[in-house]
Amino acid sequence: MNRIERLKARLKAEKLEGVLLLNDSNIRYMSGFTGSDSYVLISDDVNAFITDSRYTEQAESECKGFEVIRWGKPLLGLNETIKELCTKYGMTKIAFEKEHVTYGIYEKLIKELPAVEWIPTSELVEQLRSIKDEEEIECIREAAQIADQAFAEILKYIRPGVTEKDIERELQYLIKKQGADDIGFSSIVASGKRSSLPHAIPSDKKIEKGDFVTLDFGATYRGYRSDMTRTVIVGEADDKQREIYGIVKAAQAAASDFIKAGVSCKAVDDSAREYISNAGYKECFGHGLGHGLGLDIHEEPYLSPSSEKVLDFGNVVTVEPGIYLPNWGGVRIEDTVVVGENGIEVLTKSTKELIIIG
Ligand SMILES: [Mn+2]
Repeated sequence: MNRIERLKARLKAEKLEGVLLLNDSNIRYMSGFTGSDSYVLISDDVNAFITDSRYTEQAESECKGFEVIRWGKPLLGLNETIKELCTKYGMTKIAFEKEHVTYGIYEKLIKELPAVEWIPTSELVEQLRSIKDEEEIECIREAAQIADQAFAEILKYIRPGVTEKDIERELQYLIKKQGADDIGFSSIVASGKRSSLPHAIPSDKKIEKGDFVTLDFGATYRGYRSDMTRTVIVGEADDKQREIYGIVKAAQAAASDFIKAGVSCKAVDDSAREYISNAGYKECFGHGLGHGLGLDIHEEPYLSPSSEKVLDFGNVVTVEPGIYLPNWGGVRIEDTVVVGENGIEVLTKSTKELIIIG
């Protein structure tokens, strides 16, 4: 079954006549469209791609199997266009993506088309997206390889005196130079005491001897993202730094060994959390262990204490425990991995041994 057929099967199983997709990544997944500001209406006998004049030509070449419908002045407004489609195909009950509707869209579409019964749904497409096919995994594999290459290069650039912002700018350039369409997300570069901030924004702070430098970054390749974190030391590591690094590295390895299809996301999170907790740093690991990634940098399934999901073949997730000590510093180590039958394939292959930049 192709993606459209699988979505239609889901609609049928949930007794839904059709669905209006509003999220860019969900729309890209279903139609192949790489632009924005567009809508997809799918039911048993409709594959409609609704867009404005900026994107009609692009949509006609990208969206195989879709009827491309142009809305906008001087043609019909969006709500009239959808109303016309509903009348034409006799659609009276349409699902919409409740997580991706602004109040403005809600007013425009949903309130102004009272003849349609709008059914709020969640994760209709996200559930399909969470299982990657071989082609998608190949894109993420490439995005991970680009990140690995950029990491090898950035190590030559990190030294006392350069700022976090310098490193971030150089890293961005290296990622693109290695063939990425774009960076995967805004890179995190956090050094010294600032490395205790899990999501630090790169600052003008200069790198000093003895600093941890945490680099969290990735690449986007054909729409698909990679995500990795490495924490390195500049100059010399002291005993405390070695201790914390060793604990995070072992927790990351424990969780990685634990991952396979059929294991609950919560149990995977537990495996790293317990290790860190037993080492005495329970309170210093505040975020979830990982997240799915693909067309979005954060998507299902999440590896967290509150997740109720179970891992399946073809999930691609990050494994990224960390220990953060306020006013001292922190360590995070992160890989992007594919879930397989007997364990994982690690896509980000840079060493996790402590790198000391001399
Ligand atoms: Mn991540």
